[in-house]
Amino acid sequence: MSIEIPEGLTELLQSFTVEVLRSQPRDLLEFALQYFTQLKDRETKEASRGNDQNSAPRPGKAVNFIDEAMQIDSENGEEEEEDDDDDDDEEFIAPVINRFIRRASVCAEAFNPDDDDDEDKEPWVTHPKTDEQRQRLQEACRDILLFKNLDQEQMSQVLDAMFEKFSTEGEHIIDQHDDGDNFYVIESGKFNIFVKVDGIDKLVGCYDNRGSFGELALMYNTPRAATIVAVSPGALWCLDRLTFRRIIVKNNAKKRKLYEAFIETLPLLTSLELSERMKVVDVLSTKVFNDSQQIIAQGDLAVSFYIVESGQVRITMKRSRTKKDQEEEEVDIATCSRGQYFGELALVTNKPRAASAYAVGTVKCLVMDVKAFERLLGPCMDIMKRNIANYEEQLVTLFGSSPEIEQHSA
Ligand code: 1OR
Ligand code: 1OR
Repeated sequence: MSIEIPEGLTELLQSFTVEVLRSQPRDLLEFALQYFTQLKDRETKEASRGNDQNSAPRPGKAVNFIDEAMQIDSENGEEEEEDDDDDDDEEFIAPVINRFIRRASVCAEAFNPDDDDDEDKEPWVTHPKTDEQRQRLQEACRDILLFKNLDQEQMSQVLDAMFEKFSTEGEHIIDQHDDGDNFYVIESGKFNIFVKVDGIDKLVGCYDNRGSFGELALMYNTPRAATIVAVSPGALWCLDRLTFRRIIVKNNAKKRKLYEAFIETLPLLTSLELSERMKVVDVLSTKVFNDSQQIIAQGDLAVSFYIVESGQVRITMKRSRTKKDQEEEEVDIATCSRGQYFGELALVTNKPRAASAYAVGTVKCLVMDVKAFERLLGPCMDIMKRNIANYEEQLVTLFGSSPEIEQHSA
């Protein structure tokens, strides 16, 4: 005998369950009564407006008590300019919090955020925060490159949607091959990265109290590419898949259009396939530096790689004035202009910055974080290493041999 599940039942119960979990009501029955009454009211209203031929509640369209109670108006939750959503004056904001509803695996689905119309109709996710939480969140997100190109409104939508998660030692935050639910920003804690090789987890890297992970599955609708395990107790900020796709992925589509032509001209990236070059664009952010502003400081720990989009960058190195002299002077050693890159040496050698970099006039750079650099630019390593070998030759010409750079190219 087969039991027929009425259409819409699963979505209805899921939305209700999510709302119960969010609101934690003391009186479940009373809550249910209010919830379904409001749902019915809305359906009646919709039917009377005649914009819904089929009166069954639409999946995900439910009642959000928290947001209503907090008077979070629907402006916060409206779609981007291009969306012609007919529900703009909707009183109720439907809560669909994707971390509760795991998606079926959609492997290597074509990248086309414009197809995400269904997602656009969902309401915006909001997790209320205390001032203290918001401050910590802002601090944790300050250097996240994926957030760098967002405008103020997009950034506050992201911050509103993020929620806190404390991890325990040994906890698997992400398991390779799972579906993607959240993007994670690290506030504190160490996290190991494992990738399966012949079925065995191989440690390929680690996050140490900074950075973010979990963007790939959400960007490309692919299963998780790595396993992330908390090495120590830690604190994470999570961004749900829906908000991530609406804001970050859409933003990336614009970025691709903007940078496609420029990226194609970069000699460094010629060893990459077109799709790989587009993935590079996805993780790049732009940063503008004013005249004389320091971009890199010699001796610092390296976290980013730079490509000059416009303007000139002066590379300098410190050296003692005389053999005995303790005082150091800064000597110009190179200039980078449009299409050239810098800041790769420390990332390749895992050493502190070998030189400093300063903006000459206003400079616009494309910036990539170290993890994306390691993940995406492997095929470009030959070109970079050849260049690094050149640094050594020039170093000898300029200064005579220097132990400083010799250890960098080891
Ligand atoms: P995700 O959504 O696929 C796992 O979930 C996350 O681990 C992934 O997004 C990245 O954010 C993060 N290869 C793939 N994913 C990585 C890697 C990585 N490192 C971090 N993640 N590699 C290591 C590069 C240092 C390449 C290994 C071959
Ligand atoms: P980084 O990560 O060490 C400073 O940060 C960057 O300056 C470095 O990567 C290179 O990208 C860039 N020696 C060392 N670094 C250089 C040099 C260089 N030129 C550019 N960078 N040269 C030899 C030193 C006299 C090149 C001289 C032309």
